[in-house]
Amino acid sequence: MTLVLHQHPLASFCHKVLIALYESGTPFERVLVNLGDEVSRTAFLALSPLGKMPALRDESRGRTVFETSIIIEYLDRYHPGSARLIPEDFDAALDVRLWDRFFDLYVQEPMQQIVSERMRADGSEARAQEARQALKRAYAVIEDRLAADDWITGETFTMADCAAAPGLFYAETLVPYGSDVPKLSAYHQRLMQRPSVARVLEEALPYFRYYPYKENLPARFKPSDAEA
Ligand SMILES: N[C@@H](CCC(=O)N[C@@H](CS)C(=O)NCC(=O)O)C(=O)O
Repeated sequence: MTLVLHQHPLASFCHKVLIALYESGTPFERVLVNLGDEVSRTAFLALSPLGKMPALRDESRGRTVFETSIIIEYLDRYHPGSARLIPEDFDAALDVRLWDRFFDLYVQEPMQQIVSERMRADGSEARAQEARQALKRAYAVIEDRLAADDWITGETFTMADCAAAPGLFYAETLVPYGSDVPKLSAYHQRLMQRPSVARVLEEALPYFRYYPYKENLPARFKPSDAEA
């Protein structure tokens, strides 16, 4: 197989690329990266020196690609499937890239910060609280942006929605939506029902017991007492 995605099924940034791959239908293989396992970690660091997941290896072009947005741009250009995730039109593409950045920087980052404060021995409640405030500000901006039934940049599902789905899935377990963001709440539901997103979450099911805020997951994904 020419394309190999090195990933972990629980990792939100890996979800972003998996959603893109399922949207396009592009065939690929996957390698599970376990950073806690010496052999797996060493092999992954040889491929991705910063140790950030996911990484895509394209044997047919002899390239290894990092950074989720760049991976999706790369796939869209060199391995496009049935669905294109970045529009041809420059202004429309710019909008998609802007919202992709927004979800990575202002939703995924504070979300990861809150989770990491819980995991670290020296975790800080003050830092977690700041990140919660940042998420609330991001929610308000998304609410302002959304039109009634659309995806984040309009009628077409794009790379920006690939970024939105995992960020919002985990963020909502940390800072639940209030009644002030009804359009965001409805957008979240549309994302979760999208087959590519539902598939990624289904595949993560056996791993949700390792999520530090597993008690806040939607009932469908919450591990049973026996699994937890
Ligand atoms: N900006 C990067 C972020 C990737 C990232 O943070 N990945 C997380 C998993 S969701 C990771 O590899 N964490 C392991 C670590 O930081 O040691 C991207 O878009 O690819």
